[in-house]
Amino acid sequence: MNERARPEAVGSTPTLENSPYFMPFSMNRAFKKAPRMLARAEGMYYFTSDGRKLLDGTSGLWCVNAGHCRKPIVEAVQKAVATLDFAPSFQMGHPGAFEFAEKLAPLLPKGMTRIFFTNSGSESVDTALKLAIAYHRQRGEGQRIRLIGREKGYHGVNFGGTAVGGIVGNRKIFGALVTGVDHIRHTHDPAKNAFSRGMPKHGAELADDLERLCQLHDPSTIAAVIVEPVACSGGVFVPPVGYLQKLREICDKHGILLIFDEVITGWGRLGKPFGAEYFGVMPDLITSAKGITNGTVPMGAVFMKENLYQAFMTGPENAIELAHGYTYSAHPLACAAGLGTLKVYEEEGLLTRVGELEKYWEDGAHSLKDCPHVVDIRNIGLIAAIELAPRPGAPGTRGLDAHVKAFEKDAYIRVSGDTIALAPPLIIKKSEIDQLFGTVREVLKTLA
Ligand code: PXG
Ligand code: PLP
Repeated sequence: MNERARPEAVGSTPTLENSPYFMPFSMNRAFKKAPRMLARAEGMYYFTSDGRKLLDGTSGLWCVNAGHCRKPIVEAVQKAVATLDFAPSFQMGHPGAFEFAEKLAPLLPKGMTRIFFTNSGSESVDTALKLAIAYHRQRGEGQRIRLIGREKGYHGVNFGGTAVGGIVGNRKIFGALVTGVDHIRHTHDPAKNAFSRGMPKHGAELADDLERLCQLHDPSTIAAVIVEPVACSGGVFVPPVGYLQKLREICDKHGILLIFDEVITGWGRLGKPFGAEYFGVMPDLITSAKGITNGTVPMGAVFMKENLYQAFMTGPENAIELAHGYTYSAHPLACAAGLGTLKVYEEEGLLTRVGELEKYWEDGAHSLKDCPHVVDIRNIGLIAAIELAPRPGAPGTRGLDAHVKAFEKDAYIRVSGDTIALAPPLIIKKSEIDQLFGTVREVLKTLA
């Protein structure tokens, strides 16, 4: 038995292959044998430990919307860490939290007036689900306890988000999750909608599946429906024309709250500050994270309409209104990073810049239609998915090979199964869009 294979040797020798680091959502053993390490980042690029420069095709993990290591953000965080390292979030405050909320509020979709800070998208989702149930109870509708998600949806990895999520591989080994959860059908219909540009034409009627669940469970037992306006992690599924409007109508008819999980679709990804505005459909709550601090310091938030907030402001003033919150809610470094991020977004017009780029991006994505293995291309805003046919009996391996080959050819891209998902920083130049799709083309040409 070699040294590294002995369990007691774990952590005792400083080789990567037996590193104690248990990597999230990763192929730990394969990665530790052939690591892909990033050492530094700037603007549109990552730099590897061995000095190669990689074009960032997916904004890190869909979060670095303003590009990497932007000076106003870096400086704001540097200043904050040397001034107020931590401030208790319960029953105490610090000016940065109030200032950040104040500056965020005018950027939110009309009617969204209150902000609850968390530290991630997963925490935002669980916060929003708890708020929905508690809101109904505050109003005397404590029987509304069910939560409805959607097949193929991703809502993070905490218990509530895993339960309403609809990616089977993320759920199956985690037991019963949360009771009272059901799912509407997903909207992916390649037979009718393959190679759609922007929103697919077919499938608005799939929203009627919510009505079916209302009839099954009785609508008076349902607290909220949560969907991503564009389901990104699961493989980039763009909502069919009219679909989100229909969901809103059914929720309104039955007094059900609609939650948009905008962890990815927010912060300019679709050419508007939030997807709700892009699609012209207003939810009751929005979950956010990632781009809120440009990925620099972990942070998330739940945005809500005034009536939600007011439902909790009813008891005596010397009582805690909501028994929920995190040690690190509105952390001083996150608020500083958020303020720096908003400055960059505003000064460079990034929250609306995608409007100018969308057509060029779409044409670039669809130019890959004739490449080997491509079975579908989907796009919206500055997001594109190139779906590859799976290898018989080995789904996901072609996608993984594409990821590794792209890394070798100096581009960082994400894959979800056999679907390549591209969503670069919003500062990307047209020449870099050409470079990104050019690299993907080269990868596809050489892929088995
Ligand atoms: N909701 C949505 C819609 C998300 O996309 C989360 C919640 C969870 O956020 P946190 O911050 O807890 O990870 C997400 C996160 C990928 C990928 O490549 C996507 C996410 C995270 C990591 C990778 O598809 N989405
Ligand atoms: N577990 C224990 C034992 C704790 O004391 C706390 C917070 O005080 C938590 C979990 C929750 O941690 P956080 O507030 O960082 O989410």
